[in-house]
Amino acid sequence: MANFWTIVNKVIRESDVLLEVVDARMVDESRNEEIEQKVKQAGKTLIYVLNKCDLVEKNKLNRFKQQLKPCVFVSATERLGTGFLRREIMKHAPNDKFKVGVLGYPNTGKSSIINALKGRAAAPTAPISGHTKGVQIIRISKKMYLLDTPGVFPYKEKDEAKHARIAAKTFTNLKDPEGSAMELIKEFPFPIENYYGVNHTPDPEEILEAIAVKLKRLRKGGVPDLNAAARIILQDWQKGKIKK
Ligand SMILES: Nc1nc2c(ncn2[C@@H]2O[C@H](COP(=O)(O)OP(=O)(O)OP(=O)(O)O)[C@@H](O)[C@H]2O)c(=O)[nH]1
Ligand SMILES: [Mg+2]
Repeated sequence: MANFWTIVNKVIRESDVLLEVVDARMVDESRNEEIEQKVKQAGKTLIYVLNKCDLVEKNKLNRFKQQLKPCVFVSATERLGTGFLRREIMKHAPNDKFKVGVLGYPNTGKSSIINALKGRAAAPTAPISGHTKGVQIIRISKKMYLLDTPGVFPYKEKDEAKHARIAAKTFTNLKDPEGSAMELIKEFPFPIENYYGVNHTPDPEEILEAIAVKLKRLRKGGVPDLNAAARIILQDWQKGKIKK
């Protein structure tokens, strides 16, 4: 596959409007500074699309309305907010036929948003990051064409735990699932404790142990299997089972 950034540069060049798709559960983390800068440099409009809003309480998102302009709240799978998104795109689009580039980290829901806008499955989606390869052009209407792209990782970033949290790296491909799960627990202790029904403690490792016991993931001699529990937690998180 061509280098991510070769694709991104081309999509930015060709598009009239760009969407940056981020995960509403972790807006700041799933924003990609390099994408934002490139779009700005090209002098094009960037619309922030906060996707997976079904996994977040609405009042937790209000501050982003002021901070990120323009921004639209969407749930691609629940088909919420797609009318707003379409109208926001039209506001910034030229009168003629135009192209909208859809950018963001892997697995944020770029292809799902395109399908929600189209009203039926036109862009293949998957719970596994890195599903979309190369650029795909999808016709939404006579005038509007969307460019689906593979997710982008910044060059400089090597933070596996972060990539696990934002589901940019699928749980099966992680080198250190325990470390990533503990980082996740550190950031979202209460939703995770509630989901698995374990008591609160300030130590992520203790929480991971308690979850392993609760899930009956034990090694010989009854020792909690932290690796197995970590993989389950990351999978549940990445699949959107644990709400924030
Ligand atoms: N809960 C929830 N899940 C979503 C939403 N949108 C997408 N997903 C899920 O997120 C996963 C990734 O969706 P895709 O649309 O394939 O993501 P993508 O950004 O195109 O991913 P790549 O092509 O791998 O970069 C799938 O399992 C989707 O079902 C949403 O609004 N809510
Ligand atoms: Mg995709």
